[in-house]
Amino acid sequence: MQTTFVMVKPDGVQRGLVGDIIKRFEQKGLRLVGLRQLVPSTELASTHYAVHSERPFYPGLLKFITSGPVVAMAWRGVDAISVARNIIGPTNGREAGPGTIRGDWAMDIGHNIIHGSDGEDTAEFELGLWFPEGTIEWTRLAEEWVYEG
Ligand code: D4T
Repeated sequence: MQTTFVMVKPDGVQRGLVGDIIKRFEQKGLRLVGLRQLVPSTELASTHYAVHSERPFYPGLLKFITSGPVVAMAWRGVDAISVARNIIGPTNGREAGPGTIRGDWAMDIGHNIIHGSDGEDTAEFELGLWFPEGTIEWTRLAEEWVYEG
């Protein structure tokens, strides 16, 4: 079991995609273990994207992420990190395949609707950052039907 951090970015919230996005992860069989809406502070956004701080797109990225509400989520399941990345699709919406969130709804590399952790270390760091009080422990009874044995 892994837990991954997923965030609907301000463009996804403004475009009314939050419900549809949650539905995709939920119906895949992942378990929602954290959910909050917030307008990220510059401090929070810059910590989250610190790895990109020297990149030319960084100032625009910070301005975008802090421009309005985002919806932060924690999803748990077997191989949840790669499963979520596959649901999300490649960074550039124009190159993302149909059936992925970015492939279906995004046309841009910056305004690409959603973020998902890209590895175990990143997931741990991002979950600690966005969910400092931790995630929710609960049993999703449907998992008896999602996983075999
Ligand atoms: P995130 O981190 O938002 O899930 O996106 P990816 O994991 O798919 O992509 P990334 O880390 O390479 O980029 C982080 C973030 O920066 C934006 N970006 C990226 C941008 O605005 N211009 C660019 O040229 C690149 C490479 C989009 C996602």
